[in-house]
Amino acid sequence: MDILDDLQYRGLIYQVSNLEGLKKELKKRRLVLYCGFDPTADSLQVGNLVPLLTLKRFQEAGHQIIVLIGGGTGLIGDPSGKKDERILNPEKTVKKWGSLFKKQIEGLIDFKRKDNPALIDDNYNWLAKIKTIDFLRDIGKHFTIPYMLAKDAVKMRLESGISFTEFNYMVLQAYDFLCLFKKYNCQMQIGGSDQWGNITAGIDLIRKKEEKEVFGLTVPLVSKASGEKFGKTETGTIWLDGQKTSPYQFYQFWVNTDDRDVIQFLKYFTFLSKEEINNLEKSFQKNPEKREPQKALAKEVTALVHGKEMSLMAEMISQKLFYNDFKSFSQKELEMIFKNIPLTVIEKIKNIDLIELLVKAKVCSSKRQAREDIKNGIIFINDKAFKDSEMLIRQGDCFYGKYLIVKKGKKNYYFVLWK
Ligand code: 485
Repeated sequence: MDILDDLQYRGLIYQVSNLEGLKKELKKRRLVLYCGFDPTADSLQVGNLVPLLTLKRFQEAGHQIIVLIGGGTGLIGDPSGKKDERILNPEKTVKKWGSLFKKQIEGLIDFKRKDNPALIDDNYNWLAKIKTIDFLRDIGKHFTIPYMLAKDAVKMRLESGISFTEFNYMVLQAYDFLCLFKKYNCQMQIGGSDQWGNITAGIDLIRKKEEKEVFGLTVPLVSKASGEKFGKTETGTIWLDGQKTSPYQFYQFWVNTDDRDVIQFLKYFTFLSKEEINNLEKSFQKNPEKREPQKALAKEVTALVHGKEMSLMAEMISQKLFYNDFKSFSQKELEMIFKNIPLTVIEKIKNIDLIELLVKAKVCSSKRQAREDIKNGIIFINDKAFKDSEMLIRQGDCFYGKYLIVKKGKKNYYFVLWK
């Protein structure tokens, strides 16, 4: 399938500057395109995957992609979509985060392959060298105040306030596009829909300075049928960094996707073909309780971000938990489960009353409820069912002397770490 048809099928095209022109250009030659990422945290998160994977789709289709780290713009702060002025992060921090981004992106996008490797650059390289007088004369002259005020990112902030620093952000991003156009003949910029104003600022600047037409494309911001924010759970943001969100937690996030969202997410976040996605949709209509699309989604995205081995391990862990097969957990698997998840820590005691444990680990809301749940036989600790509430749980009952998994009913898990 042609790249634009594929993007269209996946619902990945939100806005394009000139669709017909872009189609023609894509027929003529291999396109050079870029997407920028500002280091505003120590890791990328699941929301960044859509534009990143869209870049990857262009690379797979034979185009030249450039990942731009915003080492310079990250020092300024993009007002797009932000209600409040951002705090300025220290230069050292932004630099460190930029290098972490780079490492993470290198795991997802191929910069080394023989044919058509991706390129990576950092706008600090040129933005840090800008001289104020040259900048105001050569670039500033092409931006009128009414033009800048008409941008959504600025309009939204006219009441609440925007600093001169953030007000200038669009000019810097426009200048980036111009620099990349000159340096690599970069003809297209992509980004999330909040980036439209900054992207078109670049297109306009290049038209004025170079008298050339370049293109812009935005992908939609991911939304959920429930109306909740995508990429956050009650335990916080889902990060791509395995130290911050373990591969198991990551897998869980995807496997829990709402039925109403799952087919769309397969289109956004995986490289499965239209045919494969159609088959998953059919299997879902026949046997929704099997959750085949969710499992495929979790497996694919976890493999993309953490590798096949981690993905299989996360899948295995989920299955073992589901089938109460706790005994076969390896130490490595238990370590992964117990990493960065909400858990209860029990310290420096030899044993604990079962009822007390269930309340302490928030498995049951009260001692009375705990007794009832135990009587009903829905409490399992390390795969043992408990019918008797007069029980002591000992440290010796833990796997490897420290891990307790409490299961309530069919699929509520609670984790206790015994130190
Ligand atoms: O030349 C550029 C310099 C910086 C940027 C882009 C081009 C970054 C951009 N201004 C930005 O802030 N992007 C966000 C970020 O870095 O977190 C997000 C966007 C999102 C999507 C994603 O980056 O909010 O829509 O584009 C890749």
